[in-house]
Amino acid sequence: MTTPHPMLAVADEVRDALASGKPVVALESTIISHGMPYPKNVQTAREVEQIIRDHGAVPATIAVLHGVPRIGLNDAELDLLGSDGNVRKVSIRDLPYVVARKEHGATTVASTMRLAALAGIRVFVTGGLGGVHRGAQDSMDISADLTELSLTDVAVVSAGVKSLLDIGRTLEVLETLGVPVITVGSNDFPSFYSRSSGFASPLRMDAPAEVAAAMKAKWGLGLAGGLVIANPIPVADEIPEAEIGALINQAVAEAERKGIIGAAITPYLLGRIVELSEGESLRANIALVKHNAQVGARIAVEFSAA
Ligand code: PSU
Ligand code: MN
Repeated sequence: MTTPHPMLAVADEVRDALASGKPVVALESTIISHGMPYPKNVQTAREVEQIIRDHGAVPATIAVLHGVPRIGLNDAELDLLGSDGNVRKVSIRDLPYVVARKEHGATTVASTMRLAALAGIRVFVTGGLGGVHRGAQDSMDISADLTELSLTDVAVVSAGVKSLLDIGRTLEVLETLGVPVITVGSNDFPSFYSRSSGFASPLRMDAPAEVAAAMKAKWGLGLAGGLVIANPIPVADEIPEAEIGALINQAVAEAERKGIIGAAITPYLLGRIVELSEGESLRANIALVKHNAQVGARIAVEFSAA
């Protein structure tokens, strides 16, 4: 990938790395603007970038600033995303709007995947994926993250799917869409705060080189779309489902009572769970994102070496 898309602004370091085939790892920005409170969000974003560097890859945090999709941000830009109240949550449907209106946008998994692919980046690290919401059989609330995974050639490293979503139905939709779901080093599909979810992982691999080989095999066969690489939270940081589950249920019930729907629901639930757990969930969230950064960087290194 040598000619970046004309509508993207790619940071020099990222452009040089891509031009010379060095490993690059994309990072999303909704987790910064709408997923964690300030200033822990910005601090975590910087630390995650450093972990990716320490593991031999170049980080590229993705967001829309003044209407320009940016691939790779500096410290001041990360700070703006974390502290400015006017940063819109931008999924695929919102991209044309923020670009046309020259607004700031924090990109979700779906829109980060798309912009990463346009820039030529194949590995993307985040915390948790969007999915099928509980009650989606009535509300039809299914994250565009899932459709994007069926379309765009990027491997997404996450800690699985939170139990505030319907994990079983999320796995079913991913199967229908032909998206490989590979858990690293475990037979259980993880549920973000916990290493298990009650669901077996459809696939398991143990080494970053194996995951890189699966990416090459998928795209080599012309199978378009992404891969879900689930990386369970480290044992020491885990919050047992028995503990977090009750708080999640309480937050979901409150959201329902308040009539919160659509794009606002995930940010609301995440914020409420941090409050209800007195910060425990935030601590776990930060730990798992850092762990994902290590694993994602290793996969990117193997992918660019293979
Ligand atoms: N899960 C988290 N933290 C997050 C998100 C999900 O633990 O920040 C964000 C991601 O950006 C994800 C988005 O892509 O929420 C999904 O939102 P929606 O369900 O509205 O598509
Ligand atoms: Mn939704």
